[in-house]
Amino acid sequence: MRLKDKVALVTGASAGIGQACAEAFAKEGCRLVLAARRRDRLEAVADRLAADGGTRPHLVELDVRDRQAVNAAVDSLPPPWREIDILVNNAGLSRGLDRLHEGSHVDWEEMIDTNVKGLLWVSRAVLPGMVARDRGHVINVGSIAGHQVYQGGNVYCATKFAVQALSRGLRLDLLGTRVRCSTVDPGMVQTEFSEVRFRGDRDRADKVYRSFPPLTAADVADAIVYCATRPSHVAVQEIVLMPQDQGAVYASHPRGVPD
Ligand code: NDP
Ligand code: 8X3
Repeated sequence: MRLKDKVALVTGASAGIGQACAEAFAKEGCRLVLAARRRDRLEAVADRLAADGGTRPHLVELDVRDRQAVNAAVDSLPPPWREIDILVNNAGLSRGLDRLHEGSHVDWEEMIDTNVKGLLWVSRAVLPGMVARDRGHVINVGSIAGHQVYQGGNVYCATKFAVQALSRGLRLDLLGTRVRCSTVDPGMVQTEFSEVRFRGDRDRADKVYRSFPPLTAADVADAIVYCATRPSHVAVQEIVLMPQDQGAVYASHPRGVPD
């Protein structure tokens, strides 16, 4: 399926995988709606895309945890961006690696509110239009942490298991429509994810990506574009995308990464 002039909404487009998705969908000729909380970062992404000759994206400063703000943002999209064809539910984060019995309810709420409820608010706002038009594609960014758990991953893993369950449920609820739902579930990807998890501790975050070559955000965006570009009768349900040296969430080959 060609994506030229399709409207793609990417949440969490100010960094990492979301930013790479913005770049990849722009290359396909999509009209983009980019959402995140950091407006300055969205502006920088939009400037780069416009400098590359693409149409300037529509930017939405949005916290996906705020249901009313999500509804208002979707309802007030200007006409060229109003009919969303592709929704990439990517906004998400982890906080800490505490054991459950020592964990912080603040961290738990932030992860659940963003990764699960935020995804629900955005999907609930966008899906009725897709169903009414009988076309569209929701692509959820899950994780290998939605298939396997690891020590200290408890609540983050639970949110990604929830993304998997919600995606499977949505596929059933959409039967009889031409609206598709895919999940792309990566293993380790080098982004700002670990810096956020470790609250700005750059040294600790950098170490996460030193033991073997991780995926890049562009690798994940490539898989997401693959889902979106299949012919309309083909539904990619789930892609699990791992670094070659990561056999499971907790099992990897310590090949090292050259400086
Ligand atoms: P980054 O930290 O680089 O990017 C996260 C993005 O999410 C940012 O653009 C951030 O924007 C946005 N975001 C976070 N909270 C909110 C919020 N409340 N409202 C709106 N936007 C928000 O991490 P990644 O790119 O790695 O993460 C993207 C997704 O990929 C997440 O769902 C993550 O769970 C998943 N993932 C990541 C993996 C990895 O190893 N990196 C592996 C598997 C899955 P802003 O702060 O400006 O709001
Ligand atoms: C992010 C990957 O392994 O830190 O979803 O859970 S992991």
